[in-house]
Amino acid sequence: MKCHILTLFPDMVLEGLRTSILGRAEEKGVLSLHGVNIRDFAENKHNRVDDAPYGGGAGLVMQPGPVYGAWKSVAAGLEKQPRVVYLTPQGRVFNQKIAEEFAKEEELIFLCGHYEGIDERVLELIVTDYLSIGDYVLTGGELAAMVVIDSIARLIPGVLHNDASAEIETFSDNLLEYPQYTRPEEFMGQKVPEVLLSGHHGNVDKWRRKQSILRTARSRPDLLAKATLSEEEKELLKTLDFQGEI
Ligand code: 6GU
Repeated sequence: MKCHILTLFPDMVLEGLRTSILGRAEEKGVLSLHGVNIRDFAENKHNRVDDAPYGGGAGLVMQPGPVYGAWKSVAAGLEKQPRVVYLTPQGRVFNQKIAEEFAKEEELIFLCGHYEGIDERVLELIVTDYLSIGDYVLTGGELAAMVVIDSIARLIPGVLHNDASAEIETFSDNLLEYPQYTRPEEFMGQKVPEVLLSGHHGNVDKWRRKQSILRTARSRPDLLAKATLSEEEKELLKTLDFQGEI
């Protein structure tokens, strides 16, 4: 997959994303990240790309021309026009299902705004998808783009070592992950749960499934309502004391 990121801070996005697993994915050739600096498309000699909002109000608005120029520099060379994702608190709230949908695309363009946003006219012209990463406000779309790209990229075959792990993890069945342990067997007087040392894979799987259900019941009852549980598991939940230690 190829991701183009239109932003005033391409180094922030590229350095962040290339630091770990996604950097290796790029070296392997399964992912390609391309930063486009919107400032390179400024239309004045001072390289300004923002101005005061018409109608008054605080802050600055990014002008349409440089954003259009940045998009055109990518789009002009392509036969099939990629979806253009604008990161904004006004967008659809991102989740794992949307990540799976975007992971099917060959090429995507991400548009990051800063300041008080981007002139509406260029958004209407080029944006196909408005995405938010949650109900809080950030200073710009860059961190949101990084979150979205990271979660999409890890679903692309070859990005993670273990193809299965991308699916098995949290949210595949609306259950949170079970707790993980590694060496040493005892840490600060705390032992690793006995069943994990038993070598009995059936019991390990059963224990992990139960832990997932208990964790989800405790921290995310909203998710648990969407999970598929067996009759036995539903019975287990009925016996739980939600005020207790679960
Ligand atoms: Cl996508 N952008 C900004 N600027 N703030 C946000 C957001 C996005 N999602 C949540 N807050």
